[in-house]
Amino acid sequence: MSTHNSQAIFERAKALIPGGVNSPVRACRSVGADPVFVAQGDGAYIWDADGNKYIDLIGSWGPLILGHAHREILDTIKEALALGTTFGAPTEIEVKFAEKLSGAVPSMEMVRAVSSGTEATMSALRLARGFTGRAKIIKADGGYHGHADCLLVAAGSGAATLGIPGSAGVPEGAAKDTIIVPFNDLPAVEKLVSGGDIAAIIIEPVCGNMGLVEPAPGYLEGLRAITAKFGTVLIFDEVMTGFRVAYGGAQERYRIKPDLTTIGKIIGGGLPAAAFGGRADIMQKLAPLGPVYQAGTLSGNPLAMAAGLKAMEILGRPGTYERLEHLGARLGDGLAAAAKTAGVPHVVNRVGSMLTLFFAPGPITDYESAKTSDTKRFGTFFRNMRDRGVFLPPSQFEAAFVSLAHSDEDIDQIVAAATRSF
Ligand code: KE4
Repeated sequence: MSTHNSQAIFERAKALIPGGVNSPVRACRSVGADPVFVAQGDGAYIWDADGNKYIDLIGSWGPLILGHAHREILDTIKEALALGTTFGAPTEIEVKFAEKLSGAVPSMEMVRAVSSGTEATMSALRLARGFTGRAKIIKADGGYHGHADCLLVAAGSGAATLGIPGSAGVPEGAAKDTIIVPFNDLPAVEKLVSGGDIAAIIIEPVCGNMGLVEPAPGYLEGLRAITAKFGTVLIFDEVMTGFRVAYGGAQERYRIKPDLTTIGKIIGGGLPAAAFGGRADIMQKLAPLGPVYQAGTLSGNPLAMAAGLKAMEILGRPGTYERLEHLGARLGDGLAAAAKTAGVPHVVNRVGSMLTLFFAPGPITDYESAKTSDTKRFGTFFRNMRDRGVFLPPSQFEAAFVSLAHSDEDIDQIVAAATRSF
């Protein structure tokens, strides 16, 4: 496969854009590869700047559950375009979007649209702190909720410790009120929350950012009970799982009602949009009604609202999640069988159409166990699969995503490439 154009573009990119990319994971540094510069996407496929075709398992890190360049989405955007792109004033499409979202996720009694998952989680945490008058928040080790200062926090020594800055530029003051606990460790949360001084816990109900890790039986129920008892706001970060693991997200799949939900990716229909929402008594603390400030120039912009609304409409059609389960299972089972045949230590964690193949014997139930994976071997596998026309997420600690545009034949081709790559 030729890489001539990609290399030339990469050189130019590096001269102006740090690492040549506008988001670090795209640089493919952890898998020992150069970034792929994409020229076009269509359905389950992308073509790079050199014309190499790949079956895409990133799907823009989750948004493209319908596949690339979905005709109905493009037509919807074209229609909206003709009316203008942004007004800085409210529009009816934002109301239709909020009605649709709240209909799909009933715990979101009220909704505020923003332009990224980071904005959604940053705002939801400020709101929870404003509502409770408390400062401390809890997050899981290995959980990723975007790059707000109070979330770029590393676990100190041992479990359930006060956070230390997880990135240069994050001051002590921004990290000190964030407490890190291991995912799936309910006693650690109970011990902290029962102190009565925790504003919120923010959790990915199904983790996608340490690789895929499912909640242990009873874990989410336990979080719900203990937070309700001590007035801690339970925030489900469904930026990745919203409309992915079920139409109503993980909270539908596991039947848990959080106080606030953050959601993004899929609800933008491929354009920049995200949202946060939840209990009306909490949401009414937001400006302009209440004392918690939050704002955004392009929040609720008509193009993204139109695309996101159309995506939610399409996903509401019968058979959608059965099809996604079928494709996800075919891929997960196929990869596991291929690894087993090759005698490669592995575990496949999967929920619906999002999954991770860990190069570890498993089980993988939290970040500590995820980190036992052989990331070098994953890098070799990534490069082998790329050379065979399959574009995997370029990190062991990410999830792969199957879309409705993938066919059974695409899945079988991926498994065949994996068989050869192992
Ligand atoms: P954004 O600010 O990137 O739109 O969303 C942040 C975010 C919040 N919550 C969850 C659960 C998320 O997964 C994300 C973003 N996910 C990463 C993929 N692991 C985005 C990819 C990237 O950073 O380029």
